Amino acid sequence: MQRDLVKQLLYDMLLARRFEEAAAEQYTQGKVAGFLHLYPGEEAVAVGSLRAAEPGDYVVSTYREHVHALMRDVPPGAVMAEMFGRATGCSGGYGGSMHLFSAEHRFLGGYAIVGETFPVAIGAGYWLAMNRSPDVVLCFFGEGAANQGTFHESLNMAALWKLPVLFICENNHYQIGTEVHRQAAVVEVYKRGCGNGVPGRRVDGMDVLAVHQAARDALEQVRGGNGPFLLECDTYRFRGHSMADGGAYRSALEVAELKARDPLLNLRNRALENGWLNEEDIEALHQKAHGVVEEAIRFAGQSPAPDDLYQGVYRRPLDLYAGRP
Ligand SMILES: Cc1ncc(C[n+]2csc(CCOP(=O)(O)OP(=O)(O)O)c2C)c(N)n1
Ligand SMILES: [Mg+2]
Repeated sequence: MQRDLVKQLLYDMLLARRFEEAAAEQYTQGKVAGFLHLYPGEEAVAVGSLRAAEPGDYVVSTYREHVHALMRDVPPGAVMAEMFGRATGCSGGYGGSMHLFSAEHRFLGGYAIVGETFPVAIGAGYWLAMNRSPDVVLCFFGEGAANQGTFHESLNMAALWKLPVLFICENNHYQIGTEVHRQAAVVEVYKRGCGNGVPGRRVDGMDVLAVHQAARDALEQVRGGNGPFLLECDTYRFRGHSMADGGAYRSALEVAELKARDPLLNLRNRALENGWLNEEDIEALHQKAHGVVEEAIRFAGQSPAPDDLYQGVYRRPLDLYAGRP
Protein backbone atom coordinates (compact mmCIF):
# COMPACT_ATOMS: atom_id res chain seq x y z
CA MET A 1 0.00 0.00 0.00
CA GLN A 2 2.64 2.51 1.14
CA ARG A 3 4.96 1.26 -1.61
CA ASP A 4 2.34 1.85 -4.33
CA LEU A 5 1.58 5.33 -3.02
CA VAL A 6 5.27 6.26 -2.79
CA LYS A 7 5.89 4.92 -6.29
CA GLN A 8 3.04 7.00 -7.69
CA LEU A 9 4.10 10.14 -5.84
CA LEU A 10 7.76 9.77 -6.82
CA TYR A 11 6.84 9.31 -10.47
CA ASP A 12 4.60 12.40 -10.28
CA MET A 13 7.39 14.44 -8.66
CA LEU A 14 9.89 13.33 -11.31
CA LEU A 15 7.43 14.15 -14.09
CA ALA A 16 6.70 17.55 -12.56
CA ARG A 17 10.38 18.43 -12.18
CA ARG A 18 11.34 17.27 -15.69
CA PHE A 19 8.33 18.96 -17.30
CA GLU A 20 9.25 22.30 -15.78
CA GLU A 21 12.95 21.98 -16.63
CA ALA A 22 11.99 21.14 -20.21
CA ALA A 23 9.61 24.11 -20.32
CA ALA A 24 12.50 26.39 -19.34
CA GLU A 25 14.66 24.89 -22.10
CA GLN A 26 11.90 25.34 -24.67
CA TYR A 27 11.36 28.93 -23.55
CA THR A 28 15.07 29.64 -23.96
CA GLN A 29 14.85 28.26 -27.50
CA GLY A 30 11.98 30.63 -28.28
CA LYS A 31 9.29 27.94 -28.50
CA VAL A 32 7.25 29.32 -25.59
CA ALA A 33 6.17 32.95 -25.78
CA GLY A 34 4.89 35.26 -23.05
CA PHE A 35 5.44 34.79 -19.34
CA LEU A 36 6.53 31.48 -17.87
CA HIS A 37 6.30 30.80 -14.12
CA LEU A 38 7.87 27.54 -13.03
CA TYR A 39 7.30 25.21 -10.08
CA PRO A 40 10.58 23.43 -9.12
CA GLY A 41 10.82 23.25 -5.32
CA GLU A 42 7.05 23.42 -4.86
CA GLU A 43 6.10 20.08 -6.45
CA ALA A 44 5.09 18.40 -3.18
CA VAL A 45 2.16 20.81 -2.83
CA ALA A 46 0.34 20.07 -6.10
CA VAL A 47 1.38 16.41 -6.19
CA GLY A 48 0.54 15.63 -2.55
CA SER A 49 -2.79 17.47 -2.46
CA LEU A 50 -4.12 16.54 -5.90
CA ARG A 51 -3.28 12.85 -5.52
CA ALA A 52 -5.46 12.98 -2.38
CA ALA A 53 -8.40 14.39 -4.37
CA GLU A 54 -11.12 12.52 -6.27
CA PRO A 55 -11.50 12.66 -10.07
CA GLY A 56 -14.83 14.50 -9.66
CA ASP A 57 -13.32 17.37 -7.68
CA TYR A 58 -12.74 20.75 -9.31
CA VAL A 59 -9.43 22.59 -9.29
CA VAL A 60 -8.72 26.31 -9.66
CA SER A 61 -5.12 27.50 -9.86
CA THR A 62 -2.83 30.43 -10.57
CA TYR A 63 -0.39 31.24 -13.38
CA ARG A 64 2.05 28.72 -11.80
CA GLU A 65 -0.23 25.86 -12.75
CA HIS A 66 1.39 23.41 -15.18
CA VAL A 67 1.91 20.75 -12.53
CA HIS A 68 -1.64 21.14 -11.22
CA ALA A 69 -2.97 20.43 -14.72
CA LEU A 70 -0.69 17.40 -15.03
CA MET A 71 -1.90 16.07 -11.67
CA ARG A 72 -5.48 16.37 -12.91
CA ASP A 73 -4.32 14.06 -15.71
CA VAL A 74 -4.50 16.66 -18.46
CA PRO A 75 -2.16 14.96 -21.01
CA PRO A 76 1.40 16.36 -20.88
CA GLY A 77 1.30 16.86 -24.66
CA ALA A 78 -1.81 19.06 -24.36
CA VAL A 79 -0.13 21.14 -21.64
CA MET A 80 3.12 21.58 -23.59
CA ALA A 81 1.20 22.33 -26.82
CA GLU A 82 -0.75 25.04 -24.99
CA MET A 83 2.52 26.62 -23.90
CA PHE A 84 3.68 26.48 -27.53
CA GLY A 85 0.41 28.19 -28.61
CA ARG A 86 -0.73 25.24 -30.73
CA ALA A 87 -4.24 24.15 -31.67
CA THR A 88 -3.82 20.83 -29.81
CA GLY A 89 -3.20 22.66 -26.53
CA CYS A 90 -5.74 22.19 -23.74
CA SER A 91 -7.05 25.75 -24.34
CA GLY A 92 -6.81 25.43 -28.11
CA GLY A 93 -3.54 27.38 -28.16
CA TYR A 94 -5.28 30.64 -27.22
CA GLY A 95 -4.29 30.74 -23.55
CA GLY A 96 -0.62 29.86 -23.21
CA SER A 97 1.29 29.03 -20.05
CA MET A 98 -0.88 30.99 -17.60
CA HIS A 99 -4.27 29.93 -18.97
CA LEU A 100 -4.42 26.16 -19.06
CA PHE A 101 -8.01 24.93 -18.88
CA SER A 102 -9.74 21.58 -19.25
CA ALA A 103 -13.42 21.23 -18.45
CA GLU A 104 -13.12 17.49 -19.13
CA HIS A 105 -10.62 17.16 -16.29
CA ARG A 106 -12.52 19.61 -14.10
CA PHE A 107 -9.49 21.89 -14.24
CA LEU A 108 -11.11 25.32 -14.09
CA GLY A 109 -8.04 27.18 -15.12
CA GLY A 110 -4.90 28.99 -14.34
CA TYR A 111 -5.50 32.69 -13.55
CA ALA A 112 -3.01 35.51 -14.02
CA ILE A 113 -4.66 38.02 -11.71
CA VAL A 114 -3.47 37.57 -8.14
CA GLY A 115 -6.50 36.71 -5.97
CA GLU A 116 -8.66 35.78 -8.96
CA THR A 117 -8.88 32.13 -8.00
CA PHE A 118 -10.99 32.73 -4.87
CA PRO A 119 -14.25 34.01 -6.43
CA VAL A 120 -14.06 31.37 -9.18
CA ALA A 121 -13.64 28.64 -6.56
CA ILE A 122 -16.53 29.75 -4.39
CA GLY A 123 -18.74 30.08 -7.50
CA ALA A 124 -18.03 26.44 -8.29
CA GLY A 125 -18.45 25.54 -4.61
CA TYR A 126 -21.83 27.29 -4.51
CA TRP A 127 -22.98 25.31 -7.53
CA LEU A 128 -21.85 22.04 -5.92
CA ALA A 129 -23.61 22.91 -2.65
CA MET A 130 -26.83 23.82 -4.51
CA ASN A 131 -26.77 20.46 -6.25
CA ARG A 132 -25.85 18.58 -3.05
CA SER A 133 -22.88 17.14 -4.91
CA PRO A 134 -20.27 15.01 -3.12
CA ASP A 135 -17.52 16.79 -5.07
CA VAL A 136 -15.40 19.62 -3.69
CA VAL A 137 -13.24 22.44 -5.04
CA LEU A 138 -9.48 22.73 -4.45
CA CYS A 139 -8.43 26.37 -4.73
CA PHE A 140 -4.68 27.09 -4.97
CA PHE A 141 -3.14 30.48 -4.28
CA GLY A 142 0.17 32.08 -3.31
CA GLU A 143 0.72 33.71 0.08
CA GLY A 144 0.81 37.11 -1.68
CA ALA A 145 -2.81 36.61 -2.77
CA ALA A 146 -3.91 36.47 0.88
CA ASN A 147 -3.38 40.27 0.92
CA GLN A 148 -6.10 40.77 -1.69
CA GLY A 149 -9.66 41.70 -0.73
CA THR A 150 -11.01 38.72 -2.65
CA PHE A 151 -9.32 36.40 -0.13
CA HIS A 152 -11.34 37.73 2.82
CA GLU A 153 -14.56 38.27 0.87
CA SER A 154 -14.46 34.74 -0.51
CA LEU A 155 -13.47 33.03 2.74
CA ASN A 156 -16.27 34.83 4.55
CA MET A 157 -18.88 33.72 2.01
CA ALA A 158 -17.51 30.19 1.88
CA ALA A 159 -17.73 29.85 5.68
CA LEU A 160 -21.13 31.54 5.90
CA TRP A 161 -22.65 29.19 3.32
CA LYS A 162 -20.55 26.16 4.30
CA LEU A 163 -19.23 25.76 0.78
CA PRO A 164 -17.15 22.66 -0.05
CA VAL A 165 -13.88 24.45 -0.82
CA LEU A 166 -10.38 23.48 0.28
CA PHE A 167 -8.19 26.58 0.04
CA ILE A 168 -4.55 25.58 -0.45
CA CYS A 169 -1.91 28.24 0.13
CA GLU A 170 1.42 27.70 -1.62
CA ASN A 171 3.50 29.79 0.74
CA ASN A 172 6.83 30.07 -1.10
CA HIS A 173 7.74 33.12 1.02
CA TYR A 174 8.00 35.52 -1.93
CA GLN A 175 5.63 37.71 -3.86
CA ILE A 176 7.91 38.23 -6.87
CA GLY A 177 10.88 39.88 -5.06
CA THR A 178 9.10 40.85 -1.83
CA GLU A 179 9.63 38.51 1.09
CA VAL A 180 6.57 37.57 3.10
CA HIS A 181 7.42 39.55 6.26
CA ARG A 182 7.58 42.73 4.13
CA GLN A 183 4.11 42.23 2.64
CA ALA A 184 2.07 40.71 5.48
CA ALA A 185 1.63 41.59 9.17
CA VAL A 186 0.69 37.95 9.87
CA VAL A 187 3.05 35.71 7.93
CA GLU A 188 1.30 32.42 8.71
CA VAL A 189 -1.53 32.48 6.22
CA TYR A 190 -3.65 29.77 7.87
CA LYS A 191 -4.10 32.07 10.88
CA ARG A 192 -5.75 34.62 8.61
CA GLY A 193 -8.67 32.26 7.94
CA CYS A 194 -9.99 32.30 11.49
CA GLY A 195 -11.29 35.90 11.28
CA ASN A 196 -13.53 34.66 8.49
CA GLY A 197 -14.58 31.45 10.23
CA VAL A 198 -12.35 29.17 8.16
CA PRO A 199 -10.26 26.69 10.18
CA GLY A 200 -6.83 25.79 8.93
CA ARG A 201 -3.41 24.36 9.57
CA ARG A 202 0.15 24.57 8.30
CA VAL A 203 2.06 21.64 6.86
CA ASP A 204 5.64 21.12 5.62
CA GLY A 205 5.23 21.78 1.92
CA MET A 206 8.61 20.20 1.13
CA ASP A 207 7.33 16.80 2.32
CA VAL A 208 4.94 15.23 -0.18
CA LEU A 209 3.78 12.49 2.20
CA ALA A 210 2.93 15.09 4.85
CA VAL A 211 1.02 17.20 2.30
CA HIS A 212 -0.82 14.12 1.03
CA GLN A 213 -1.93 13.12 4.53
CA ALA A 214 -2.91 16.67 5.49
CA ALA A 215 -4.90 17.08 2.25
CA ARG A 216 -6.66 13.76 2.80
CA ASP A 217 -7.73 14.82 6.29
CA ALA A 218 -8.82 18.27 5.11
CA LEU A 219 -10.73 16.89 2.11
CA GLU A 220 -12.58 14.44 4.35
CA GLN A 221 -13.68 17.31 6.55
CA VAL A 222 -14.75 19.51 3.61
CA ARG A 223 -16.50 16.65 1.83
CA GLY A 224 -18.36 15.85 5.04
CA GLY A 225 -20.34 19.10 4.77
CA ASN A 226 -18.36 20.98 7.43
CA GLY A 227 -17.59 23.98 5.25
CA PRO A 228 -14.25 25.26 3.91
CA PHE A 229 -10.76 24.58 5.23
CA LEU A 230 -7.45 26.40 4.70
CA LEU A 231 -4.36 24.26 4.26
CA GLU A 232 -1.13 26.24 4.18
CA CYS A 233 1.89 24.51 2.66
CA ASP A 234 5.26 25.95 3.66
CA THR A 235 7.38 25.70 0.53
CA TYR A 236 10.02 27.45 -1.61
CA ARG A 237 10.60 28.06 -5.30
CA PHE A 238 14.08 27.20 -6.53
CA ARG A 239 13.95 29.41 -9.65
CA GLY A 240 13.05 33.07 -10.10
CA HIS A 241 9.43 34.25 -10.01
CA SER A 242 9.26 33.83 -13.79
CA MET A 243 11.79 33.24 -16.55
CA ALA A 244 12.31 37.01 -16.61
CA ASP A 245 13.48 37.09 -12.97
CA GLY A 246 17.08 36.35 -12.00
CA GLY A 247 16.16 36.29 -8.31
CA ALA A 248 18.88 38.76 -7.21
CA TYR A 249 16.92 39.57 -4.03
CA ARG A 250 17.77 36.18 -2.44
CA SER A 251 21.17 35.17 -1.16
CA ALA A 252 22.91 32.15 -2.67
CA LEU A 253 23.13 30.73 0.86
CA GLU A 254 19.38 30.94 1.37
CA VAL A 255 18.67 29.19 -1.92
CA ALA A 256 21.29 26.51 -1.19
CA GLU A 257 19.80 25.84 2.25
CA LEU A 258 16.35 25.35 0.80
CA LYS A 259 17.67 23.23 -2.07
CA ALA A 260 19.10 20.92 0.58
CA ARG A 261 15.46 20.25 1.52
CA ASP A 262 14.50 19.43 -2.09
CA PRO A 263 11.13 17.63 -1.89
CA LEU A 264 12.08 15.29 -4.72
CA LEU A 265 15.34 14.14 -3.10
CA ASN A 266 13.59 13.98 0.24
CA LEU A 267 11.06 11.43 -1.06
CA ARG A 268 13.66 9.54 -3.06
CA ASN A 269 15.90 9.08 0.00
CA ARG A 270 13.03 8.02 2.23
CA ALA A 271 11.87 5.52 -0.38
CA LEU A 272 15.36 3.95 -0.39
CA GLU A 273 15.88 4.07 3.39
CA ASN A 274 12.53 2.41 4.07
CA GLY A 275 12.98 -0.20 1.37
CA TRP A 276 9.81 0.97 -0.42
CA LEU A 277 11.78 1.25 -3.69
CA ASN A 278 15.27 0.32 -4.87
CA GLU A 279 17.67 2.13 -7.20
CA GLU A 280 16.43 0.25 -10.28
CA ASP A 281 12.79 1.10 -9.51
CA ILE A 282 13.72 4.76 -9.22
CA GLU A 283 15.79 4.75 -12.40
CA ALA A 284 12.84 3.22 -14.28
CA LEU A 285 10.51 5.97 -12.99
CA HIS A 286 13.08 8.59 -13.97
CA GLN A 287 13.37 7.19 -17.50
CA LYS A 288 9.60 6.99 -17.87
CA ALA A 289 9.11 10.62 -16.80
CA HIS A 290 11.83 11.81 -19.18
CA GLY A 291 10.29 9.82 -22.04
CA VAL A 292 6.81 11.26 -21.41
CA VAL A 293 8.17 14.81 -21.47
CA GLU A 294 10.20 14.17 -24.65
CA GLU A 295 7.04 12.90 -26.30
CA ALA A 296 5.08 15.96 -25.08
CA ILE A 297 7.68 18.27 -26.69
CA ARG A 298 7.60 16.30 -29.94
CA PHE A 299 3.78 16.41 -29.99
CA ALA A 300 3.70 20.14 -29.30
CA GLY A 301 6.37 20.89 -31.90
CA GLN A 302 4.52 18.97 -34.63
CA SER A 303 1.10 20.47 -33.84
CA PRO A 304 -0.38 23.22 -36.02
CA ALA A 305 -1.13 26.76 -34.89
CA PRO A 306 -4.83 27.64 -34.38
CA ASP A 307 -6.64 28.31 -37.71
CA ASP A 308 -8.20 31.51 -36.60
CA LEU A 309 -6.48 33.57 -33.93
CA TYR A 310 -9.48 35.87 -33.52
CA GLN A 311 -12.03 33.14 -32.87
CA GLY A 312 -13.90 33.89 -29.66
CA VAL A 313 -13.03 37.60 -29.48
CA TYR A 314 -15.88 40.08 -29.68
CA ARG A 315 -14.49 42.16 -32.52
CA ARG A 316 -11.91 41.48 -35.17
CA PRO A 317 -9.34 44.22 -35.57
CA LEU A 318 -9.78 44.23 -39.36
CA ASP A 319 -13.55 44.67 -39.01
CA LEU A 320 -12.89 47.64 -36.79
CA TYR A 321 -10.59 49.25 -39.35
CA ALA A 322 -13.09 48.59 -42.13
CA GLY A 323 -15.79 50.27 -40.05
CA ARG A 324 -17.89 47.12 -39.87
CA PRO A 325 -19.97 46.58 -36.72
C1 LIG B 1 -4.13 41.91 -8.97
C2 LIG B 1 -2.69 41.73 -9.38
N1 LIG B 1 -1.74 42.54 -8.86
C3 LIG B 1 -0.46 42.38 -9.21
C4 LIG B 1 -0.10 41.42 -10.11
C5 LIG B 1 1.38 41.22 -10.47
N2 LIG B 1 1.87 40.00 -9.84
C6 LIG B 1 1.98 38.87 -10.56
S1 LIG B 1 2.51 37.58 -9.63
C7 LIG B 1 2.63 38.53 -8.26
C8 LIG B 1 3.11 37.94 -6.96
C9 LIG B 1 2.18 36.96 -6.37
O1 LIG B 1 2.81 36.27 -5.31
P1 LIG B 1 2.16 35.03 -4.66
O2 LIG B 1 0.69 35.21 -4.55
O3 LIG B 1 2.90 34.75 -3.39
O4 LIG B 1 2.39 33.85 -5.71
P2 LIG B 1 3.73 33.19 -6.24
O5 LIG B 1 4.10 33.88 -7.51
O6 LIG B 1 4.76 33.34 -5.18
O7 LIG B 1 3.41 31.76 -6.51
C10 LIG B 1 2.25 39.84 -8.54
C11 LIG B 1 2.24 40.93 -7.55
C12 LIG B 1 -1.11 40.60 -10.67
N3 LIG B 1 -0.85 39.63 -11.53
N4 LIG B 1 -2.40 40.75 -10.26
MG1 LIG C 1 4.53 33.52 -3.10
